[in-house]
Order: sequence, then C-alpha cells, then structure tokens
Amino acid sequence: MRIGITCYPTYGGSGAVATELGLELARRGHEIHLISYASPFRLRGFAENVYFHEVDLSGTYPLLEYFPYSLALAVKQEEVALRERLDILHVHYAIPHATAAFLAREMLRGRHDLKVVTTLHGTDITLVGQERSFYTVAKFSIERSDAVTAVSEYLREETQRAFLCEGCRIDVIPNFINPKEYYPSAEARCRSSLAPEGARVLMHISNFRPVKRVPDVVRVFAEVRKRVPSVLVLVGDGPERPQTEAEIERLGIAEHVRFLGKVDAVADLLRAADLFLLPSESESFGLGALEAMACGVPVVASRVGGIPEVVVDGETGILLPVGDVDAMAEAAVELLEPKRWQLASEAAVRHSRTFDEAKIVPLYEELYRQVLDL
Ligand code: GMT
Repeated sequence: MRIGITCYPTYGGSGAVATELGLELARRGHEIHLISYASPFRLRGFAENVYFHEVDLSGTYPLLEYFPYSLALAVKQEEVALRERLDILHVHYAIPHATAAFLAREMLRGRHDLKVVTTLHGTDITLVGQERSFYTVAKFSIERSDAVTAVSEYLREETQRAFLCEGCRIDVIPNFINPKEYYPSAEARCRSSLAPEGARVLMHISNFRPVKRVPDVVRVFAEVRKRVPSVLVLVGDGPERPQTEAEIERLGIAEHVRFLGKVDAVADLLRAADLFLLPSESESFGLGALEAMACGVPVVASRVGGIPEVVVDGETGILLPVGDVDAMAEAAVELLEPKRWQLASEAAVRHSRTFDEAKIVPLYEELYRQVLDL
C-alpha cells in the first residue's frame, strides 16, 4: 500500500509512534510518505521505502499575523496524495491533523480516492479536543475520518464520553515496541557515566509538560535517595523545566541529578536505568513506561488513564494515586530491593513483548485493508 503519515515531528509519544509505525510498515514492504513541518525526531537517517515531505511554513504576508499551519498542511497532504497516488492518509493527533486530512480528501474528491485514518493519542482528546474553541472541530474531524483508532481502551471510552458518540466505532490499537531496539542488557554502555559504582539509576523521560508532574519525580527521588544511594536522570525538555530545576535546588539534591535534555534514541539510556518514574496527572498510554519495561526497567507510575493497561500493578511495576509522592517513594525503594527488582524486571520484559510491533502493526494493516475494501 502507499501510505501517507502525518504527525508532530517534535519530542513526544505520538510523533514517536507514528514514525516507528511508518518505519515498520516500510520494512513490511509498504511505501511510506511522512508529511510534517519538520523531519520527525525518530526518523534517523535513510530508510528504504520512506519519504519525507516538508510542509512549507515560510509563507509571509503582512495580513497573516498568524500563519495558517492547518491549511498549509492540507495543501501538502493533497499534493502528496495526488502525486504519489496514496491509498491511505494516516494522521496522528486529531488537532489539527484530522481536520487538515478531511480538507485534503475533500479537495481531491472526483480526482483521487483517499481514505483518512485518524489515531487518537491522548491530549488531543483529554486536553486540546475538549477546549471550547476546538471541541466542535475535533468532534467533526473524528466523525468524518474513514477509521479512528485509540491507543488504549481508556482513551476510546474517554473519546466516546467526551464527544457523546457512544455508538461510533473506535478501534483500540495499542502502542508497540521494536524488541530489537528495546531489550535489556546487564552491561549498559552509558551506566558508568551516569552514576557512580553502586548507585541506582532512577529515570524519567518526557516532554516536561505540566501533565507529567515532573516536580513529583524530583520529590520521589529525594525521598528514595535518603534510603538508597542513587542518581536521578532526567531526559527531555519542555515548559516545566524551570519548576523542576527550582524543586531540585529547593531540595538540595542538584549534585545527584543529571539533566540530559532531549535525546532522540533513548533505548541505550533506558538500559542503564533501574527504575522508571511516571507520576503523570493523566496519561492515555505511557509509551515511555512501555519502552522502559522492554529494557527490563520496572515502573513506578500513577494509576491513571491507560497506564494500568500497560504496567501490571504489583508485577511489572507499582501504580499509585496521582500526587502520592510518599507512597511512590516507598514503592521505588521496595522495587529496588535486588530480589524484587529481578522478578519485576523479568516480568516487565515478558509483558512488554505483548506489545511487540510484529503483533501490533498487522492490526493497522488489517484496518487499512478494511477501509480500502480489499
Ligand atoms: O501529551 C503528551 O505527553 C504527548 C503525547 C503526544 O501525542 O506526543 O502523548 C500522548 O501520546 C502518547 C503516544 O500514544 C501516549 O503514550 C501518551 O500517554 C499520551 N500522553 C498523554 O495522554 C498525556
């Protein structure tokens, strides 16, 4: 099949999933056309069957104080779909990608039959889509897609509840990992440069948005550190970084925290970790937690959204109420106990294999075939 994929290129789960999906579909023989305003961060180097098309955002005209990105995207989607004879345009994140795809499909009507598949990731529904100003257009664009998927059962139900479309079909296709990239290893290459001998490594990876509650990560670590020699490795960047740094200063633990900023390929780092912390306010899936588990790293996270569909509470990690920093610290110390850690680490790797891309990506292929009546 010839498949167009639109996603945000920036650091975040939806862009990661969309790009990894494109790469795996390409390995499975499909022709993939990524359409975005910059090369997605997980697209590293040349990949056979994968083509990148940049949305032109350079247009300036004094009247346009705010550049209409959605329109520029729709124009590029229409142009690529026609030229490359795309069968499917698969958009990740409803706002504004599903809206632009709807427009592109309408512009092509009578000239080229393009099917639109929309994958919902989380904040496109839980935050952005429910903003008063976006609500109707989000609902419209979802309803007009030829197929809609959500990355968890939680997100499917939340979408149906928020957009009052209980009967509408939304297929759950969970996120996935490539086990050739995400696997455990006792000899993690970068461990010695992250932590002194004997210290445990706690890790958090995100885009540092308020929903991630990164200052809670710091508070949990500060408690753990009182009982277990350890370091905290923070990967990523975003709006909550100043608050996070302030909390680190306030707690006087700066010398034990490594701030790495944005790192594109995180598997090597995860292999160096002992515990992954994800104390989010809301999380439709928690891709970082899945990637950590695949590398043999147990997870301490909040019991919210789709996280319980990914982390098996008591086995591959421990889930606790949002904001319960003390209980999270207690759980972290418990999981770091060597025998408990070994069991949780093995369970994490085993469970992560249920999300192997070899099992999940065919579900997308099957959906494409249904949409195309093949
Ligand atoms: O909101 C974010 O954290 C980023 C967002 C994205 O689209 O990049 O992540 C969402 O999609 C990920 C991939 O499906 C999920 O793993 C995250 O749980 C989800 N984030 C939230 O629901 C907060």
